[in-house]
Amino acid sequence: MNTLGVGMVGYAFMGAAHSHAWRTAPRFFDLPLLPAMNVIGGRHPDALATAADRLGWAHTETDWRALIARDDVDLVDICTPGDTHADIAIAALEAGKHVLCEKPLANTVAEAEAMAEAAATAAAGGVRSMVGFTYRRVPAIALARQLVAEGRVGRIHHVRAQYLQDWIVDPEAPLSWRLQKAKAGSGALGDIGAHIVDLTQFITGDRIASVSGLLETFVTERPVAAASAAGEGSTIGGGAAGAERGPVDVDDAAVFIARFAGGAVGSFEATRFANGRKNAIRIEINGSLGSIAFDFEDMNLLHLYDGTEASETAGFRRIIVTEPTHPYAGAWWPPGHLLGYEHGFTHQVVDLVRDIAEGRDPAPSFADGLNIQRVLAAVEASAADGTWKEVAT
Ligand code: SOE
Repeated sequence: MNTLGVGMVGYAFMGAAHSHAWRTAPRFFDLPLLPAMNVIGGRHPDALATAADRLGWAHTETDWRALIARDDVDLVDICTPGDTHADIAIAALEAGKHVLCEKPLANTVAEAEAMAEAAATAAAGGVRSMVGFTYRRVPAIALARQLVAEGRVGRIHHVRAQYLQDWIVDPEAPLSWRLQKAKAGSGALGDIGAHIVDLTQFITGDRIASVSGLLETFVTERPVAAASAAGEGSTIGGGAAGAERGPVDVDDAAVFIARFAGGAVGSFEATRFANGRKNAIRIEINGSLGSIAFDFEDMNLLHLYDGTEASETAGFRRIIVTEPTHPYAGAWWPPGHLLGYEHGFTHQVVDLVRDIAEGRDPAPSFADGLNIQRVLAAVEASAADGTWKEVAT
């Protein structure tokens, strides 16, 4: 079977999740190309060697440009903080390498525009690119999109989305890279707000046309995280804190309302201060014929309200999305045996490898990632002057 040589840059939480996906995808899905985990890139040789052994990569590179140039790299998988996405992705695309880039696509609209332009140019030559919004590949979310597309909820009136975490409620939690604008571009807005923007546009098939929002930083100074050469591992809080303290220059929480182009109204909340909520993504769509509800903390369930059913028996139905006929589910376990956070990453690899082999441009594309960046920028602009902002197209 032909192979697809993969080179991954970065080896912290996302590097671990993507490595699991590259290892697992060909063992559970029939793929037209066999991913070869050829090289992993990072800055610290010792930690990189440890990560290569632990995550299953054959070789290491401490220079991402050298990684891109290797003949055994057909695809570059970018698992670094957002401040390096544009440089690495554009260099890879210009070298004729396919690219999978973690979300959000970039730290600014300008960077995202340059990336989308490079991706469009590369696509003309058969080079493919995708941005890693993996939650749309949770079976229950994919089913929700199918049901909306079939008209099961009718005309959409309300879109309600929350992404709730609480990993920095402690004011002594260190100033990790996700809390630094220069590295992450924004705080909860870009890190987790981007996910619910993608999910709601994906499920509804509609796009956010205008927004009005606010950003809040509850803790404005934190201990500086000690440099952790081994990366963050599977935690998201970074290494141990030092004695030095530094300013928090990103949002801890973003709250905004939206108008969709198709007429629906939306309410969005992305926060790292929802004390007790660890990774709660809650989506509810209310339409003229019914409603759909999802909560990532019960990620194998989709709740459907069929408003056309007789009132005697009407009510939200609890669908366990693990039947062989459900998206992706048939490749795994018998009904009811449930999937987890990591399966969305495996499904992402499956779809990307099939798109590359069959000559399709993957979704979400860099253009989709640029659109999301423009929604985030509109929220930031609205928060700055308190007025409604149109989302640029
Ligand atoms: C931290 O908020 C984080 O790791 C996000 O960066 C990921 O995209 C999300 O999947 C889990 O939470």
